[in-house]
Amino acid sequence: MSLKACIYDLDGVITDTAKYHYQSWKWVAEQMEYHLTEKQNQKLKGVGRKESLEKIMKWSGTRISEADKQMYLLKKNAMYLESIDTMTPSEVFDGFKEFNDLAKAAGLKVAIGSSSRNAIRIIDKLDLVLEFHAIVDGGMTENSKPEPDIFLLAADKLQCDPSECLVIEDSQAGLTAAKKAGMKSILFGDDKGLKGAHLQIDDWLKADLEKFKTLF
Ligand code: B16
Ligand code: MG
Repeated sequence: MSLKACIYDLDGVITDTAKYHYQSWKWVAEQMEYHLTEKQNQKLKGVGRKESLEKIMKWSGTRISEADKQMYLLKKNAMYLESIDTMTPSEVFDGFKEFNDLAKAAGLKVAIGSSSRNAIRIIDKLDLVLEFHAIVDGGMTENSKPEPDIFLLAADKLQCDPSECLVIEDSQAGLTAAKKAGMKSILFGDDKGLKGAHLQIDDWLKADLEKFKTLF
């Protein structure tokens, strides 16, 4: 077996959108008279929009109608999009483009596998749309991470077997999804508390394709 494809998570792996999510989820929590901490926001990484709202409601002990849930989801996203629309290609993490170019030059397929329904808009803002063989976002599958659907669809689009794919993720939901998909994974970032990754890299400047190949 050999490495045939890299499937990148988007938020937290290619760019930092967590700060924008946090601003808008904090506003939602304030409407519930609850203070959402940064530590709690970490737990929303990789988790879909609706599921994130449900977690905040659970933490704050809030019960609201289905109509109010929809209203908060719409308002949260509208606030988030205002931030996203200010993004520029300078917000791509250092070293990502170089690694991705190297992977493609080595004959690997590359895809995005993101829980975000805004993934394509963000990728467009970062001027990366043409850099991938496939893009799978949270609107394309029935189940979001930690279920494996997003990564399995990405492998399918790349015409690769899951066992030949390497997922690069920053969240527990994403690492769990990769494991359920039967894929190897790399944890991106310095979080020491996450489980299930085969390797960890702090940033793209430390990514070593030859080392990644030895996992297969
Ligand atoms: P949206 P990823 C995830 O993206 C984010 O990490 C998570 O914080 C967010 O709630 C989720 O997307 C849904 O995002 O509201 O834009 O649909 O990390 O899987 O790329
Ligand atoms: Mg992420």
